[in-house]
Amino acid sequence: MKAACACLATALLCSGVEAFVAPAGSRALAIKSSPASSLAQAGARSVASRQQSCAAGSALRMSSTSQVDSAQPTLEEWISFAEPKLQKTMIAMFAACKEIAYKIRTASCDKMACFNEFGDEQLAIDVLANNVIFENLKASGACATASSEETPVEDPMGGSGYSVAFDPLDGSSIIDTNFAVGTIFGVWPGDRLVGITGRQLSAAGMAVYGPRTTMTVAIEGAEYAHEFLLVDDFSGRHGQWVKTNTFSTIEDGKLFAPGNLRGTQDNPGYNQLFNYYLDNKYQLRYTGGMVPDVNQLMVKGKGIFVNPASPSASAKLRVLYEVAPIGYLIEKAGGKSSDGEKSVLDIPISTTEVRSQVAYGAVGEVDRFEELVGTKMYTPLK
Ligand code: FDP
Repeated sequence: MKAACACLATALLCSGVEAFVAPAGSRALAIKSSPASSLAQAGARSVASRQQSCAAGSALRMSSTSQVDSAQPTLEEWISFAEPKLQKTMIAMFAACKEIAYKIRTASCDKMACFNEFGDEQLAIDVLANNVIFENLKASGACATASSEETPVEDPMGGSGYSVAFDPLDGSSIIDTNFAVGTIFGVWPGDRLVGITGRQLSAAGMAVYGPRTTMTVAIEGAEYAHEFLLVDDFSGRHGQWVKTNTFSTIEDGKLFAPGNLRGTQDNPGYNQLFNYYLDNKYQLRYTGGMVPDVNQLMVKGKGIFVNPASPSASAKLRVLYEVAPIGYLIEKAGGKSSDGEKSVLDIPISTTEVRSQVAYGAVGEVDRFEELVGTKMYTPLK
């Protein structure tokens, strides 16, 4: 019985590995820019070597070496083409997210919140995440201004080059339940975070703290969005962010994540859209955390996430900290974003408080959102 299970598991793992790696490899092969073309070769090598190891029936062997392909670059290596201060700013965020990942894993939670040690203090995990990011940005020397969703003002960081807006721990209402949560950030050139739009972003990133910790980034000068895994094993790559995926397309597909579902009661367009999903047997995949709920669109390469406004539930998501950075990632990954009539990257960020309704996903799916929900119950900022 045990042997049969092992064989089945091996077969599943092999087909799973192939299914996981092959799309990444085939997507990577489409990459044109120079840092990415070496990734394409790495992706192709990765497919070949994994197929070989599966054929030899060795995929289930426990190994002291990482499951992650040693040919794949680390996040720091991968962004080495970027402008030096942009690199420094991004590296500060990667270091912060690594620390936050560890703090989350070792936090203790009650019904309301999670706490962890920070210095001599017990701090709520979202406060701690906030502090960790500010400290790393200050130390980078490349960050002029930063602003956190927790403290929505522009804070000088003592450096020069770029400014960062971030949501340190998105999904605070589900962290106690041990659902996946995340950090979202956008990096703009210069020293201002108001009077800008998402169109001017130099880079954006989203860390997902789930069973695995991943970081999805997009950056000017490189096509597509790219996923890195925080290696957490006993290999020499422990603690490194290693490239695992290239996201280049989000297709129409029957997967939906419906935020602010209560809005279906007083937004007839949303009600119609929701019923369209039910009538057409879409698969519901919604956790209540925007980071995993949106990240799945890139990983699966299909579907839609919506969070429409309604008369009794006005737009909740802040453009500076969440909507624009995620819009940048989704559009780089081959998807579309919308506030009901235009890309979220074109929403003017006149204050740190600007909020918007939103849809992210496949072009056809977001077109349907614009057609049925549109701006009937919501006035977008021009
Ligand atoms: P949270 O308040 O738990 O931090 O960004 C805010 C957010 O989570 C999103 O992650 C999530 O998609 C949304 O709010 C969920 O809002 P509702 O609980 O109001 O549906």
